[in-house]
Amino acid sequence: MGLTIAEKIIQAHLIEGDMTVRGGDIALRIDQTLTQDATGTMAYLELEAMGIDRVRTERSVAYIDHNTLQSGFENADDHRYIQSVAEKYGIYFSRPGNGICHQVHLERFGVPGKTLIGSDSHTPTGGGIGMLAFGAGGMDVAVAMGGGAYHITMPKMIRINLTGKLNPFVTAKDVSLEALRILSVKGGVGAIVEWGGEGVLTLSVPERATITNMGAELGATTSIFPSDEVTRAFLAAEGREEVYTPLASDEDAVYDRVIDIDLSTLEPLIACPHMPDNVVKVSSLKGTKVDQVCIGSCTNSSLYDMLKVAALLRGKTVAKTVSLSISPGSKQVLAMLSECGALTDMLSAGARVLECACGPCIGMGFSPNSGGVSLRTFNRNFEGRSGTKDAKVYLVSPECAVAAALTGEITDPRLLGDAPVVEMPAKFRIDDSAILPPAPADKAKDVEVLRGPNIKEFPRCRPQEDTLSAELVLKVGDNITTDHIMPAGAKILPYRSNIPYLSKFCFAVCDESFPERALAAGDGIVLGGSNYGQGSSREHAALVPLYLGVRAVVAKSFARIHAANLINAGIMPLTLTNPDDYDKLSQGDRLRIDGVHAGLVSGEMTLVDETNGARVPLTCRFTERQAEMLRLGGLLAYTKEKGE
Ligand code: MIC
Ligand code: SF4
Repeated sequence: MGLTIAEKIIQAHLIEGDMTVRGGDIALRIDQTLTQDATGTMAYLELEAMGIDRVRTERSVAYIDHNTLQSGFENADDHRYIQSVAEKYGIYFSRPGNGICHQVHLERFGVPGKTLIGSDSHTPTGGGIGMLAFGAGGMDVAVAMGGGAYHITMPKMIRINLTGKLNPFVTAKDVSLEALRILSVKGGVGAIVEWGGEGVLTLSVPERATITNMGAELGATTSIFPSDEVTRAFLAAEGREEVYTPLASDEDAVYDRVIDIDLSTLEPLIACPHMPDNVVKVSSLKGTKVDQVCIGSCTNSSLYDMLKVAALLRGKTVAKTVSLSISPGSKQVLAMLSECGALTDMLSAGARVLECACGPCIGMGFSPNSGGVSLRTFNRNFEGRSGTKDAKVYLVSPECAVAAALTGEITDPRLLGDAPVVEMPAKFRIDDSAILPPAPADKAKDVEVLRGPNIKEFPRCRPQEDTLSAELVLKVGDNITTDHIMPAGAKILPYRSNIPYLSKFCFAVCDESFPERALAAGDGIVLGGSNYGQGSSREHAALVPLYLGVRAVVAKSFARIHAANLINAGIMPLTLTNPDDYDKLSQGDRLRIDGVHAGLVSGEMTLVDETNGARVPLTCRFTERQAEMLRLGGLLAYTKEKGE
């Protein structure tokens, strides 16, 4: 039987498990890791706690790209901490200003056929050059840096077959939005999305990377493209042709589901507030007034995207009612824009050019006006994420963003006239001066780790007792994102290494009284709907509830990375066997689960609602390793005990 691309890479990296059993536990050898600063401080504290001297991966890179707004000492201190840990432990350090982790990793470090895990949910961007790249919690990344395996459930395989060619003003972003329209934000859960078909050849690496990046919004384990001549040309332009290897699926590879998309039939699409799968045609919203337009983020900040934007802005002026920001994805992109004059076109049109960083995407500045309409080329439009709770954020292609910036309203970009024809250079401008190599191994012991007062101890979980008696401290609905559980943004992000402070904002979007109530209740259980914990990889969405006493989350279903983070933190993710039982449980009820230890192994538990007498069956299919981890109190306790 033939293999898919992902199966070929899994086969070459399999340490444990049977990859022919989809849904079974597999352990993979990890070649590369990446961290960003908002999740990195915690990941490196965990690495230090593991007592390892040097990383054991082929390449590990620490990026500073999220917390670059230094409005106090906190972020700068954290940058210094990460820089010093990186130097000591053998990790490359990408300085603030060098760019967004996924864009820079694709440019400078990604290698087709290798495995990568990153403490950021958009790590699958690397799938654009045929890497098998996963978003993961910081603890999993720390374990991988220490040479440990990465455990996942062997995913199903979804193939998206592309035919035809995109029409002018229809873009890779529209392909992602079409996939979201078809599959929804839950449609990729438990699956790897593999893109194939002759239409793939018409897509450049930056376009492919836009698409694999937004596979995260499908909830997919990861997404991947073949590695072909287009990949080779991209790597050659980066001066790294020697890392190229071709990769394709076998003719007789078996997929669980095949979806066909004819690129030539697509139209410009737009995701409406507040979910990336709330997709309609741009033309259907024609005339909606727009207050703000933001171009950039790890989804759409490549040189290719930026050159198109500059060409469309050339000689024109942004509407006076619109504020336009542009954040190029990397120093390489910005420098090339500057050299060819495209930057001047942007500035002359009235754009506010921001630093090469995540910026507005994570609410780091540029929050919209109250009730404002913001069109963004980003990947997430969750409620409140922009920093303005009542803002309405729409997700669009760079072309559609420019059309709105120029006209002041949602406009079909096809009305802009001729589509820009962008020539990509055969060689990119290579300057790695902002990537600092680590100290040589024999000098590492002399490097002092610089710890500022913002770095606090992370909470340690206690083992799960055999009986859990707890209050239902919060009941929430479907599609709760990690941005609901642990909001980000300029005011809170600087405290990512200060869990006690961060805890004051836990679930603030849903219920501001939650932290106080949870602390007062002692042990707590949170009840969620389906796809609980979708979105980011931030393990803070597990560590903060842990600090507030949450011992279990009961939900209709869970998002993959968040479920893994809960287990790593020693919190049990338990699924309602009958989703309708959700209605039997009310906030404030006293709950009890007996026989937790046996249940962790058997996969079944019963939750008793002591307030109303209801008995609710729970399904908890954990692997042996996960069950043991939960019993012992999380991944760190497990790693210590097993010496893994
Ligand atoms: C995001 O886009 O939500 C983030 C911010 O990049 C997160 C990581 C974090 O919360 O630090 C992600 O995607 O994992
Ligand atoms: Fe940064 Fe936004 Fe990408 Fe997250 S989604 S890594 S915040 S640019």
